[in-house]
Amino acid sequence: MLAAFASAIHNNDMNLLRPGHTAGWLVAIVFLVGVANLHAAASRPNIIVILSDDVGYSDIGCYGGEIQTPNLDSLAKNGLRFTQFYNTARCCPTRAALLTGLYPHQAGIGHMVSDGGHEGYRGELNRRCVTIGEVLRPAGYSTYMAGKWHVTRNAHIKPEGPKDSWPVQRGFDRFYGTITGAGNYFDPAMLTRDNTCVTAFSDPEYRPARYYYTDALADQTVRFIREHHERTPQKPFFAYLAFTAAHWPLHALEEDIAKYRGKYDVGYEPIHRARLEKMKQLGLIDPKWQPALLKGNWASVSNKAWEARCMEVYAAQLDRMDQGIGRVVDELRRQGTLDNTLIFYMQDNGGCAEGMGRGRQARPRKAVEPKPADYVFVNHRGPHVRDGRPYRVGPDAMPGPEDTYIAYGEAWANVSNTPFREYKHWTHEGGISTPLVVHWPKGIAASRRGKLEAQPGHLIDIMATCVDVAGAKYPRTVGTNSIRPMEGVSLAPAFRGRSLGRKNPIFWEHEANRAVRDGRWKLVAKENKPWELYDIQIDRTEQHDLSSAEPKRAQQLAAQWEAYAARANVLPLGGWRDRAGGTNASPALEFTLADGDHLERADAPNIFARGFSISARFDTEGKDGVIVAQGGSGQGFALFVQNGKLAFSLRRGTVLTTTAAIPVSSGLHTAKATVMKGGAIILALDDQSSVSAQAPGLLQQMPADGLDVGEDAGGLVGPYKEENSFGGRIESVHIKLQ
Ligand SMILES: [Ca+2]
Ligand SMILES: [Ca+2]
Repeated sequence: MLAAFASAIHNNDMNLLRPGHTAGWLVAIVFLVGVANLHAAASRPNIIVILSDDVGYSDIGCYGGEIQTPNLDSLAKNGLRFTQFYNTARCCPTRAALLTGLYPHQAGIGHMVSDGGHEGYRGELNRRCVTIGEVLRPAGYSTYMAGKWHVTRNAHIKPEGPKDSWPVQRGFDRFYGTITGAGNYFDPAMLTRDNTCVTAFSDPEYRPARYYYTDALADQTVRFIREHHERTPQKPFFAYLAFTAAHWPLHALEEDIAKYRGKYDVGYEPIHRARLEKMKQLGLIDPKWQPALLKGNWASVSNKAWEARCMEVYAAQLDRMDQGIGRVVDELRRQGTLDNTLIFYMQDNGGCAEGMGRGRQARPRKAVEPKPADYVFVNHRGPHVRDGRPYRVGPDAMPGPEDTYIAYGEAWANVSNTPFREYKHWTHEGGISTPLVVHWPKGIAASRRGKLEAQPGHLIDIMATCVDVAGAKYPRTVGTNSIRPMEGVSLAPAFRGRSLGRKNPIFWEHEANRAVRDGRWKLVAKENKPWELYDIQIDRTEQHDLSSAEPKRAQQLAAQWEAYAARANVLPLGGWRDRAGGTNASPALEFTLADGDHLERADAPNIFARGFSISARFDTEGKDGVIVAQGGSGQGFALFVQNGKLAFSLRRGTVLTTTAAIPVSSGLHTAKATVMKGGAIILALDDQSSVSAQAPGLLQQMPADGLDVGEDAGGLVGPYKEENSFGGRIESVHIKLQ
């Protein structure tokens, strides 16, 4: 009652204090505001938002997983679990929506952190949104963040900034973490304390015996809330703890991996089945739903020990995260502040099927000189670790150690997302469903504890909930900028078993994958594919498309989505591609390379929307393989020899254009490939024979993969297999941009 009164005064004080009121009123109001604030300070909860990265719906224990997460399970047992909570299917847009209470495109991050040039795709939080920190700070909260930020434009992710979109400038009193999105857990890139880049080995404030990012994030959070309690116990705090666990690379501590040794030797199916059973027992899924197809076939896996090890390391990453969450909870318990701390745990997107580091590496890279302790790695992965060893990838490298860089792949991601369809990137349930564990002994009715909450919710609701429970005021303007109204609803009514009263459908768009959820109905489509309609109540696994059976309903939902897209900066659809990658790439126009060279994306030629030519001197010695390639399955080029013939491929989205092949004998040759402005390709051998082809145009974005001389590592550009290492000798490769 008093809290409601305090909140009413917060919301209306500007109206009440307008000129013309009598002095008596003013005195009374000032007195009341004072009382309300005193009360509020004593009773408003601390708020901690915990986010994990690239984790599937059924991974943690209290959502069906075999991974040991006793601390999250305990929060769930004494709190509330939402069964239909949603993220936005990808790292950056999820963080944008979570931080601002808006849909990601409204905050400027419809895609990732490249600048597409359109309002919805600038790759950075804009000034028409506010972060939870910016809203809670004026309401008397201290604000802390530890973890992955990833809502700053690529071009601004470097030690010297500009830093106007870094955490301290966007609402956080203190920050420890990474401005960028992923990287080495033993030596994170762009590690930053407040506004200053540090490294795991040069930070004077944190020198553990053994650095591991997940531990560091938990340690810093404990430190922030301990110092808060010592210095300003009268103030509530907001803390945002954004783990990178269990995003690739698969990096974990051996003692944690040991707990899972052998656990996954049984393969995908038994783990999937056990999860389904546990989820049914827990009441998380309806036994009548038909689980989405299991993708992996263990019998046909040729590297079983490696494949099982991938999942062991993944499990260890989450296990370690849970241990860290336990330390944060222990600190609150020690302070006596746990009961009035509202803790949220959620995941930023579904399990990730990306193939990072899964291709065989046939040409081991050479070690280089070590880097000093204070050298800041800017890219998520350089070619080498700090001590100079090259990263190892592919099934010959067992993941876990710091010099490996591998992801667990589609088959395990599919198990992580049991029982749903699709993955990170897609707006089917496997891409956007996340656990939401809420723990708040003072705020969640005793009768609700340990229960499941089936009302759908979305990241946009976290801001609305924070504003609600903190009695904060969501601003209409900041300076001269008008702020977009919050999109979500407070989740607090559900803490007491009431309806959320949501009036609007929930919407998604990511990479032209799109969806709308209204009540039990969901309309969903992949890029360039027709809409599918599902009754989520009886078919949450999206197995029975009802769009033909219920065309009217599908049409109505589609119209709602179109209206959303028009009002929420989603259009132009695919707008992120327009200038994507045009920033934070190498400014160099010429590259001279040698056999075995590898350039990371940021150091590679910026071939986005640009013509270029390649000249390579080589001897096939009668063998095949890739001479030089840049990019992967999305965008890129490759010059390669196949069946004794030279060819050149340009990949542009789904269109692969490959020239005719020119026979090439043993002995030294010079190949020259030119990609011209309109997409015309000319390939010449020794200035004697030449062939041409016509691609639909230049590359639509800078490829995510880097450049390799002598192989195509990671994602494949051309029509060859993962084992594509060049069998001959490469004397030189010269690349020139137009
Ligand atoms: Ca993610
Ligand atoms: Ca590649």
